[in-house]
Amino acid sequence: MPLAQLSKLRYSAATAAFQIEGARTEGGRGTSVWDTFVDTPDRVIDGSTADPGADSYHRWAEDVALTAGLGLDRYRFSISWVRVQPDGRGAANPVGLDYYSRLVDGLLEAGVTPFPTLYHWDLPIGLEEAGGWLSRDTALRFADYTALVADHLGDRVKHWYTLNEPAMTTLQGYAVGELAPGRFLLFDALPTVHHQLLAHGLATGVLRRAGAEAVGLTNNHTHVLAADDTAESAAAAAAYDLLHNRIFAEPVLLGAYPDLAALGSPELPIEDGDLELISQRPDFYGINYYNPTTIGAPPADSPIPFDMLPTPGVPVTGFGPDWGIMPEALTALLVDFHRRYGDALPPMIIGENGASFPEPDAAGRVDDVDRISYLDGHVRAVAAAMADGARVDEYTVWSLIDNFEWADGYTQRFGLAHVDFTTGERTPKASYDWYRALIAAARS
Ligand code: GBH
Repeated sequence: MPLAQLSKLRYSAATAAFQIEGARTEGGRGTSVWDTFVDTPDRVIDGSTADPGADSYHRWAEDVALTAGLGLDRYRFSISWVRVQPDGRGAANPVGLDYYSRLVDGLLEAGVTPFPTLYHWDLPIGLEEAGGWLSRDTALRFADYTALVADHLGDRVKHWYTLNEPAMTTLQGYAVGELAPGRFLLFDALPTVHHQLLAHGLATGVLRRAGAEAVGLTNNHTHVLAADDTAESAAAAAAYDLLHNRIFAEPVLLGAYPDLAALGSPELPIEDGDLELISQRPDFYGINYYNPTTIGAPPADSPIPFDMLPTPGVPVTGFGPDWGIMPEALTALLVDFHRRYGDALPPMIIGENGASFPEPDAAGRVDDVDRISYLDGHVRAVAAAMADGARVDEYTVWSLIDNFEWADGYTQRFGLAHVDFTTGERTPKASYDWYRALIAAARS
């Protein structure tokens, strides 16, 4: 292990409110797009509803103990908009705010820096009914919600992620409908890119005025590989890179959208001053990385200008061929960001990295050697990018505990700790001990 690089990183682990909290009807919580999604038949593969799940609404102190046991520098959790502001507009719900306040205090007492995400996909249903991220008003509502949270927690929380993975909300939530709100708009989903980035920009100002020390967002980025060396595949790969990576990164980092001709030159709902707000220099740029994406030329009748293919010749995770394991693609992604954006790029943070593998449901010790090998390979890949000049300040494992994997329900487990979803009991896996030892070694 190249310890010189590893000792420069901070270490974290992540979760998200809807995936761990359960208690969907407690404490005055409102309804989000994910509540509606899980309550709709056939949306979630195993019919599960995320409730009670890991039940962190009641068991949060056990999660804090797990973060402390690892020796984490920071814990990345998310705040549920509908716990704090049940209708997505109007007054705050003090019961919801108090839940996060206790969590924050618990982390600080344990010596772990709270690093919340304000939005990890759980849009209030009333805002979705008014257009959701297709509507500019949602960005303004997000700024109001951010102010409520900052007023209540900003005395103790100084590090914030605004949004998690706007790319997934646009692509899987609005374009192809695999995630909530489950809409199938293809390229008509693209206004959601701009409105999410505007929300990030507005919230950045709110948080800084409330005394934040570090504000940024984290996106899901992928390293794009062309399926073969034809010009058609190269063009398709470039189009996919635009849609998944550049359209999200460049307004934030460069203050301008890339040329979108390869995507049919969609009209984005940009108003005067928006790009200035969006490109206020973030304190860090978050990259969630899971797998490379292999792209070939589209079939003749395809409505989209590329074809997604399994990456050949690599091992896969519990999701099968679409999630190929290729740590060197993470190195390439980080080095590409460093080269493409130069001084416009603030320090990067790996906001999520992890994998699911088939594992027993029953309580007990899980010897998750596959996860250890995945994480070990990817931490080394980060170190290799750092040795090549990329500045990465933090590495975050997805996830601290097994949780509700969105449309895949409880069929995929990502945790460093196993959760028995009938009792809520947490049991550290072998990967938990591996991560604790890595962090201790990096510090020594
Ligand atoms: C993240 O999304 C989420 O932030 C988190 O909530 C979630 O639990 C976690 O990852 C694990 O899924 O596009 O066919 O090549 C990750 C987004 C999109 C990454 C799908 C992996 C793989 C398949 N993921 N992608 S494909």
